[in-house]
Amino acid sequence: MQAMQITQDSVRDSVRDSVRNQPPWMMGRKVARSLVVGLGWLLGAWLALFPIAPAWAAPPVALSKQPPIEVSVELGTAAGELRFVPNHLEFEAGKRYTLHLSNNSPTKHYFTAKDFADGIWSQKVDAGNVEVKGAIHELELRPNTVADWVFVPVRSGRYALRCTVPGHTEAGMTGELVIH
Ligand SMILES: [Cu+2]
Repeated sequence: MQAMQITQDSVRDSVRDSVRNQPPWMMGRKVARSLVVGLGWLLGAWLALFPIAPAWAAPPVALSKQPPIEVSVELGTAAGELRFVPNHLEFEAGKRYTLHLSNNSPTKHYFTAKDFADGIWSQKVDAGNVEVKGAIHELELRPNTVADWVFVPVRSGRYALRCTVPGHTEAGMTGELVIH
């Protein structure tokens, strides 16, 4: 009976000691604090590496309503040639453009320029009765269709353009998009 009592006391003491040394709620707070410190450090590192607003950040409202500069490109030709006309387009960062895409050829074509798309702020694509808002990386145009891509170039560079229909890139359906 005496031995049993001692055992219960020592268990109670050791529980009390461990609570005093490391209360459970204290452990939760430590985890939370290290998470906050970690996230703060990550945010600081991000801002240090990318002090300028990233390409996906929306430009000021005034810019998104600025009258667009119209640029046109044809995907393929009526005669069935596999090329973009023109196959070289230049843009200025910070201006608003409407890129008018048209396919008057007998086959479908793609306007694929993924790195270019990452370097612009894409406002919308108007195609027929549908308006698609936000980022676009690739457009497919069936024969006798048009689409208007409205965007603001952000990141200067030279970007590859191609049609990803099998065989078309190889046949020369490529181009270059430059942002100054
Ligand atoms: Cu094509």
